[in-house]
Amino acid sequence: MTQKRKTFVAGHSGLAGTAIVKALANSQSPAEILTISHSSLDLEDSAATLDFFKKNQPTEVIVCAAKVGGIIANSKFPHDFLNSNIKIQTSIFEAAHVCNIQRLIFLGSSCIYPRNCPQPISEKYLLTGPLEPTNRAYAIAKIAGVEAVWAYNRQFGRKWISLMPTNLFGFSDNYHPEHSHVLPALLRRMHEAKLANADQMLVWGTGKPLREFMFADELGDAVSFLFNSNRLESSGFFSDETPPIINVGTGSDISIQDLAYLIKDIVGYKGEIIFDTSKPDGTPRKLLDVSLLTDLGWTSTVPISNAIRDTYVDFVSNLNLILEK
Ligand code: GFB
Repeated sequence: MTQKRKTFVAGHSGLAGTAIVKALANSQSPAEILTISHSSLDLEDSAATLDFFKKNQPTEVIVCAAKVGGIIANSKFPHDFLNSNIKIQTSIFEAAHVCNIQRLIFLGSSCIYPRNCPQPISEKYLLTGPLEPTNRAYAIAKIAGVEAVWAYNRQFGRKWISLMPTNLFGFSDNYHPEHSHVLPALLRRMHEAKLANADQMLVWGTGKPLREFMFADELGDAVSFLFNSNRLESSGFFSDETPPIINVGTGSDISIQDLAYLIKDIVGYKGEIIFDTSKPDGTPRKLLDVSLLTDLGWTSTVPISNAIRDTYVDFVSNLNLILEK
């Protein structure tokens, strides 16, 4: 008798996790979804995590749980980003291994690639050059996770994979004024400037860096697609020669300046945008090469302007809850 599928989504209430749970629940052959709140299980605690796995017996795992933040949070708290992420991923991997879980997806980030990579960034550029200093600690934690996933495959014959999403935005995002990513930060600041009838509002850096933004619901869709497809095994993806990484992105990018003017338009802010060059730009460009994912059969279809509109509507409807956090 085949065991019933039970998917543990670690980090189900965050930006990526919310979208992934939604997509899995809507998939054609949905498995039972297992989640647990942060207050009930600290995933940094390896003994408690193993205990949770033994009690609940998931059959597959998606690791979205992570300590994440924007450019300033990463620069200010390098120890926390390194330490928490290493602990979370290690305790989940160990528990999944002890419980003999054959299928696991680990979410990394496009910042694992070298700062001055050729563009678009192919999976093969991992570890070919120095990292962007503002998020080196976080990137190294995620690179350790990628290496661990590959090591479990090579040493124990697992079929675990690492996905490298581009910069995400959407529902359940973090809108902290200083520690969030650029897209939620600008939605909030522009909205507040509109309400205050402010003549000017600040955007960090020169506005010149390019970023590839993807609606988190699309990541959910890609994860669900990969989880329910057997193309990876049949395509010879699992190998001792190359790490099991797949980039997830849209294939196009936008400057921070153009993003700021797009958000201004969506929010309806009438004042002036000022670029605060005392704030860091970070990496100049990180556009992912998504040809591997495209060849596997998944491509992005949602235009970012539509997704930013939906995200803004969600932000305004949940404003009180968001501002309480
Ligand atoms: O979103 P963000 O922090 O991510 O910043 P990164 C992207 C760009 O937007 C930078 C500019 O050039 C920022 O200077 N920016 C303009 C702003 N205004 C703002 C603002 O109000 N808030 C923020 N946060 N940025 C992160 C990494 O880098 O990307 C993480 O630090 C992670 O490790 C994430 O990988 C996806 O793309 O620069």
